[in-house]
Amino acid sequence: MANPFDELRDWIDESESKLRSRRDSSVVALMYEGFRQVASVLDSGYVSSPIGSMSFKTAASLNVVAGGTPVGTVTDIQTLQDGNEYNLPEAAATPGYDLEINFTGVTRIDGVVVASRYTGSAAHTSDFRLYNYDNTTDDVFFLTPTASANNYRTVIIPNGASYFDGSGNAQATFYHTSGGVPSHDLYIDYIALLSWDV
Ligand SMILES: [Ca+2]
Repeated sequence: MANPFDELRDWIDESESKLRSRRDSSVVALMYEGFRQVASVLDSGYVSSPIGSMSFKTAASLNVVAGGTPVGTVTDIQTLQDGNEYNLPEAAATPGYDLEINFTGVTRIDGVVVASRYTGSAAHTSDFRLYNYDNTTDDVFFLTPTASANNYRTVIIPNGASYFDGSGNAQATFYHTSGGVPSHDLYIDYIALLSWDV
């Protein structure tokens, strides 16, 4: 995606060149100074902003390693606040659930966006993980609420290269470490890998 500031910068340079070609004129001098001031503002930092624009990579597939019978499909977690949620109940076992969320075509990771909720017991423990391909283990990024609560998070990941492999695969996991109760439920509205457009 083209950087709009770069495009504006090119336009300024082209306009400046055309103005100079018209030789001396007080109007031209005034316009020229205006262009220089705009250029100065752009050069002061906007162009190098890492969050000028960003992309969101949604999940390609789901895999219930442990848990109850799910309701929904991966398409339910590909759009934020569309009224569709993927529901995974806990199993009467330990772990209560282990849900793998798989991504493909990943070329960069700068963060992750999660919108989920849980109805169950505050005494339970559940976390959110990303698979670290360098260390070949899951890294826990945060504990998810285990009382009946929403879980909206955006996490910045400064070392994202460890979390996808050479084939563009990445994997997130919701993991309920303690024993499960079948009346307790995990609901996921949306999850996406976040990357800066650079
Ligand atoms: Ca959704």
